[in-house]
Amino acid sequence: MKSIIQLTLALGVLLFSGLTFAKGVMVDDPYVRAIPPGQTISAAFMMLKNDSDKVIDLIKATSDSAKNVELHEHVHEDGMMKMRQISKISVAPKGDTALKPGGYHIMLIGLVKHIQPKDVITINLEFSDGSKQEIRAEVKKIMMGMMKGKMSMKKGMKFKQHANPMPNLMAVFKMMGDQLDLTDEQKSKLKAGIAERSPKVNELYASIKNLEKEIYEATLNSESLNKIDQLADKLMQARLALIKGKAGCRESAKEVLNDKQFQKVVELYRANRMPKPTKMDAVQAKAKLMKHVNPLPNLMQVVKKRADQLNLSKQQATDLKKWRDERGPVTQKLATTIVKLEVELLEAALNNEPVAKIDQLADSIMQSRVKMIRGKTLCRDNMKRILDNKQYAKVIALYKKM
Ligand SMILES: [Cu+2]
Repeated sequence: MKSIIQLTLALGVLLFSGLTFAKGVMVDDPYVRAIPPGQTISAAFMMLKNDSDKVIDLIKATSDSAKNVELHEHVHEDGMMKMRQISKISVAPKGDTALKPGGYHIMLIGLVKHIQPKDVITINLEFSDGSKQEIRAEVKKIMMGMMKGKMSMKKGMKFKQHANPMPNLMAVFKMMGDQLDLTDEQKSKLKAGIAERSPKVNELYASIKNLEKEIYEATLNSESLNKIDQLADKLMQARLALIKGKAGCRESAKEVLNDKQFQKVVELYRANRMPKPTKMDAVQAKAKLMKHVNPLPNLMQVVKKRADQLNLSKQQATDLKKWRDERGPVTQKLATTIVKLEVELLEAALNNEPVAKIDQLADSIMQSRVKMIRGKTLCRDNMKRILDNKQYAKVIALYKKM
């Protein structure tokens, strides 16, 4: 009995001390990036969890494995990712802060010996509450994580190109501003303009993305033509607003810059930022074009490629083929028109055509885009008429697997 009481007491002390330890920052999952031979710089990442009711900062890190250890963050500056030293990394009360590739990290500079995966690096951390911790971080290969980050950045850029046919002149200021001989006043005006417009522009990108997703899903979920029309209408309004915003952006840049500088912006854009045609075969090119002009799922593709799995009657096969032969060229022509108009719009913006001209082209683009969505929805509905319910359900199932 006595021993049980002793045990309980001991357990209580253990638990209690455990709790006191937990009042502070806990470190989870620390690791160090593996590096190629010859390189002497690496970084450590981890999750910092603050269990207390006060902000606690990581204020210092040291390690016997590196001559110099610094706290760093990554920032977007002039359109580029840069890292810089910071004095602390804060962890909010009851919150956590991730040290991760592309964000906060502990920089290990001048590694005393080459590090390899599975090696364990000891790092000493000091916090603003006076506590210190020694952590052991395993060396890991994290190339995949970096590539994912780069890929998602590329994907983001591609989406912007898809959503916005206007030239991105802001990118020229951000990345090549030094070639424009800007005065300080011009710089601060441009910066203020960008800061003012960015939130609205980002909001529009997000709503275009969401609406296209909604249209896509509404089609698969057999929503009515009317419902899809409504979504298409909203989508076109967002696309128009984005073009108008970008046109306004150009106008305000013209107010800030002199003619020569604006001409230089256009030159730099043409030389560096024009969307480049990527190498691909005709089939890939067509698929890419269709994805750009049509947010709906391409159900016809299923009928074309997986017809053997649909148990079509002769009549059904004939009807579908007839419809496809009829609609195919119409769709193709519409797709070409949209892209042609978008190129015209880009050129008009660069050639300093008036905003009215840009508006007019934008309207034509949206009319064609609406026609495309409408046509594709009719296509779906016609397919539903030709097929029986079971077959149509099969088309959807097969599409989702493609
Ligand atoms: Cu760094």
